Amino acid sequence: MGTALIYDVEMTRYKLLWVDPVCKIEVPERLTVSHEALVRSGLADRCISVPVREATEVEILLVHSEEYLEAVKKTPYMTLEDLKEFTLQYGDVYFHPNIYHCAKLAAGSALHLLDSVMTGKVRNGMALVRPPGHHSMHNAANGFCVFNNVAIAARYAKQKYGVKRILIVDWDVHHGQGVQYCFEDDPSVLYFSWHRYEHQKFWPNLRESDYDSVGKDNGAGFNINVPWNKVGMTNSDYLSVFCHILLPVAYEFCPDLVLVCAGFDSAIGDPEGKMCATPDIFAHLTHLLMNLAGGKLCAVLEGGYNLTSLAQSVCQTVQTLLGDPLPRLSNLSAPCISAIESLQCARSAHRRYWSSLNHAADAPTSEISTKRAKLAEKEDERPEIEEEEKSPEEEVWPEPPKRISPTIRSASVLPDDVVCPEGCQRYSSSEDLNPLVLSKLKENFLEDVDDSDAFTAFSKLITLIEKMAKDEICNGLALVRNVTTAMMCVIQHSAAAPGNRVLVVCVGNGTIPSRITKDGKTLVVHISSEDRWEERSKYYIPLCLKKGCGDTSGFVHIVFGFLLPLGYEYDPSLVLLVRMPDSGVCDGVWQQLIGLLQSFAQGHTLVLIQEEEKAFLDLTASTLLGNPAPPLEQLQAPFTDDVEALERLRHRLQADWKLLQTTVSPESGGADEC
Ligand code: X5A
Ligand code: ZN
Repeated sequence: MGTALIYDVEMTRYKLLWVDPVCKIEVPERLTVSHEALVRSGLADRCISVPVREATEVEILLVHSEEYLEAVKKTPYMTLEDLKEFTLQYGDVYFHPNIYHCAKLAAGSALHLLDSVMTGKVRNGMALVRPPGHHSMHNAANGFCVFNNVAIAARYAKQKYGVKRILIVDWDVHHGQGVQYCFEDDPSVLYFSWHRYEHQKFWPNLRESDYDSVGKDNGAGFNINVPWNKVGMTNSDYLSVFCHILLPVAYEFCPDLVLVCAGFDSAIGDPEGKMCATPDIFAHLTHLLMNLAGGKLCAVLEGGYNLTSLAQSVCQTVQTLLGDPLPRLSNLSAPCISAIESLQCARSAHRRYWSSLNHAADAPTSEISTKRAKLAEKEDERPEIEEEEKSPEEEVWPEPPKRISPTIRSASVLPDDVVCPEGCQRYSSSEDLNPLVLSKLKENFLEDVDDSDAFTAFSKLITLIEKMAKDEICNGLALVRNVTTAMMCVIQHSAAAPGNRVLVVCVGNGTIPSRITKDGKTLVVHISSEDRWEERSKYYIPLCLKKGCGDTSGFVHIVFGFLLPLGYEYDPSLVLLVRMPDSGVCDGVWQQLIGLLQSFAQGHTLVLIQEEEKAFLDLTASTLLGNPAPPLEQLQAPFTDDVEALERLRHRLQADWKLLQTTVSPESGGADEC
């Protein structure tokens, strides 16, 4: 199951023919630089190249009016003067004699990509297209867009394949109002968009781009807008919105298909967006969506006007679709106040529709909000970008480094009589281990010094994580006699090396020796049904679900609301996932967890499972090998008691862990201190 790439040079063959400062950024080179970067990096070669086709009239009419189609159809025959005149009736768009042809190819590309994914020819893919689509409406071209490529693809997917639920994620920096209008009253399409808004001062200046446009009639709750009221949003702001609103709702929605309006004008250096998120953020945004819908994801290019930033962002997206390990996102700052305010507003607008948000705080009151807006200007260390300052095109950022690709994806350490899961490499050597390390191992972890089986297992584990540190192996799994001892052994070894940080995720009940968590070289997140509130510290975070880890909605709530934000902020060099015996965690949830943890430490995850639970080996290995986790069933509401306790914990922890914040002021966040 591969990744499709759609591109055709024909879509570079139209351009602006007159002077228009608004439209001059939408150039043919946007496509050529993106494609060349994919070719140069070897990514294009690794994709399955899918040819473009023209969308048919019937297909275009799935979204657009006959009247509009007929009008656009005439543009190839118009004179320059006629084209200019024709253009004038629409906003921020231009026509060219060849744009109709290209617009049919752009929409057709989205459809062909969708066909390839739906028929199982490929797992996922990206279409590099011009013109973009998300601003075009039933009756109108707009914002460089002629036909709404993604909206047409969504209607087509419903009609041709009977797809029941479609998630559209629009990470372009502009509001895709065309998509919003198309599906406003349709509960089968969940549309999410974040966009530069600046309290309606930014194009397209629509009241309905604000957070309170949640959809209409049956579609109420199925339109999510997160307006950015300031420029300069960073990786943290984007991640915070993914963790605290998009992902919980998306998992609750449980889509059969994910479409991405993949605009890269939301990246640093873009003259339209003026945001500060770096190109490697798109690797993460992509990855975080790849375990929905069984991995069926189609990304279709929208905006992106800084050619350097655009090409880098496209490469990050495609490389992630191909399944390569993710880059580490270091130096994440705290999300800014304005971003959290937008998040808080959007969450409160949606809490009545989504049980995953029903505990969300109120929006800041208008009084607080204006106060906050003023305060924010002062408090926010982030400098305002002023008119006279350097233009975003002159912004410099380091080129994302080449991503690692260990020759071995998954290795396993298993007792001799256990069959190694397919595709996994059995790790049988414990060569070149430092004798000092070995004697320390013996001393600390072997009750019986002559227990040679346990000793071999531990030395294999240590060699395995050393190979991970050297990027020779990406991830691993081990079946051990006692997960707690094995965990201690791995932690002691890897935390000894300078610069290492281990994120330990323990699933299920059991006691974790507290001495491992003092120095910040490990962060332990322990999900269980035991209330270990008293033991909590900055680096030991007990998350309790009364009904245990088998409570799927509670577990998912914890994964997005706590584990992902903590993991991103901690930025570990290794993830250790420990499955305590009898944890009760459901298979699907276990696989989602493993998939999502690949976001950290460049995919360096070691999974520890106890010998009597060897039945879980195969599905663990499958996910470590990069197969998408199966979709979870539609989720119920998590238990109120659990959620309230977790919110109290959030309020305590958010001073230390800024990505946990979901409200602008801790006091206004609903649950009180005691
Ligand atoms: C697709 C896209 C932007 C239009 C900006 C007009 N359009 N001012 O990014
Ligand atoms: Zn855009």
